[in-house]
Amino acid sequence: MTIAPLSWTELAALTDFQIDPVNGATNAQAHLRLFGQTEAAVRVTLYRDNHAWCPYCQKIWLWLEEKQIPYRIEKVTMFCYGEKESWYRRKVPSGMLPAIALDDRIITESDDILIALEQVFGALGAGMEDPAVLPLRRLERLLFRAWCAWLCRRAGSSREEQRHRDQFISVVAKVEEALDRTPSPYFLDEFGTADVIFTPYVERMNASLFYYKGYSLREDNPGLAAWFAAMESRPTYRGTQSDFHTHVHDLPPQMGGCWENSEPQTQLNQDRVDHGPWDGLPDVTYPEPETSRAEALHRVIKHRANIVRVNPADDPLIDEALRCALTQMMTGEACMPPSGSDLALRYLRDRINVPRDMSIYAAKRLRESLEKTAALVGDRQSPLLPTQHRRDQDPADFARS
Ligand SMILES: N[C@@H](CCC(=O)N[C@@H](CS)C(=O)NCC(=O)O)C(=O)O
Repeated sequence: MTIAPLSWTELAALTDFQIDPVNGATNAQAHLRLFGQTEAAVRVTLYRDNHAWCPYCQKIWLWLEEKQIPYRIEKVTMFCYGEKESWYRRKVPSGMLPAIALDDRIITESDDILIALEQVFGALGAGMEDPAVLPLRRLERLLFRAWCAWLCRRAGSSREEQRHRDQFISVVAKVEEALDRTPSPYFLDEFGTADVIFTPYVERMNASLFYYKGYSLREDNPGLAAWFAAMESRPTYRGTQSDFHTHVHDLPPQMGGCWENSEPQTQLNQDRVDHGPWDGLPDVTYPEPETSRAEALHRVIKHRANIVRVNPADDPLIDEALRCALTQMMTGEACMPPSGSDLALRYLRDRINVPRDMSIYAAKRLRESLEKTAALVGDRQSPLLPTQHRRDQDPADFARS
């Protein structure tokens, strides 16, 4: 038994999801954050990438959110998905992100940015140059290099692959020791700068090693598991948090390639991340909010004209198929899409970006409904996502959100 697709008006009546991007919880859509203050209090502009893929930008973003410093956000295109804006090149000739304007002084390099922000607004817990934080900053770089060596260099033999794996695991053991040194789940007694420094790459390591190496950083290491759970208790982190699907497909062009191994677990994990089910993946463990479906629906309705326009299928076909998937998501009833729409639905399934488009659970619900609905008419998969670039995500093709 299947039901007919609801109209856009009927679908719109099923969601009252709203956020306050300026003063509400951390979110990827805001262009201004005030935390209850007036615009006159703004001294900082953060230049970060449109898609929230840039790890160094996440570091600054999270710090500003934790400190509740009023700031503006200007979004800039990364080389891997489009053309760098000329206005940004005039400010930062290298085009590199992140940058901030602090009282009109442009600062680049994420560590220098944090140090400059600390000088004006005070540190977040123990600061960048605190004697307890300095060795943790070095440990984070050690972990980063071991991750790059394992993930981003093609191993010439299975022995070399094993050596890179062992090297990474030995640095993870040092991270576990560091986490064990305090009774808190964080790196030091209190949450602070050290946690912010580790966040972007540990999140990306968790995703990429699960997918490309069949290794679950979060599940295999109790200290990191507790650290992730503690981070997820913070609305600031939840607002910047991405999911496995987004990371594993945004990293290859940024890192110059991610090399998979031949472990059976890798194949299983890849199938799960790409085709679902997405529930229960170790990319999130906090309980699902009741609003996840309403959020996904709200975000699709807001951008439906662009979503339909950029889809390779004819507009009427994807329009109806998309309404079927949304009808399924909101009612729980199967809704038969037009024949031949399986590819179009999976094209969208593969391009939902967290947190740019919606939060992690909303994306899981939407991917699930797109997949369930596509499966009613076929098993064709859309072509593999590109790994050299992601110009399929060029923001020039989408309206400002
Ligand atoms: N050391 C710099 C590294 C910054 C960096 O590598 N940024 C990358 C993005 S993650 C970038 O801007 N690349 C140019 C681009 O992709 O457009 C920092 O800590 O800020």
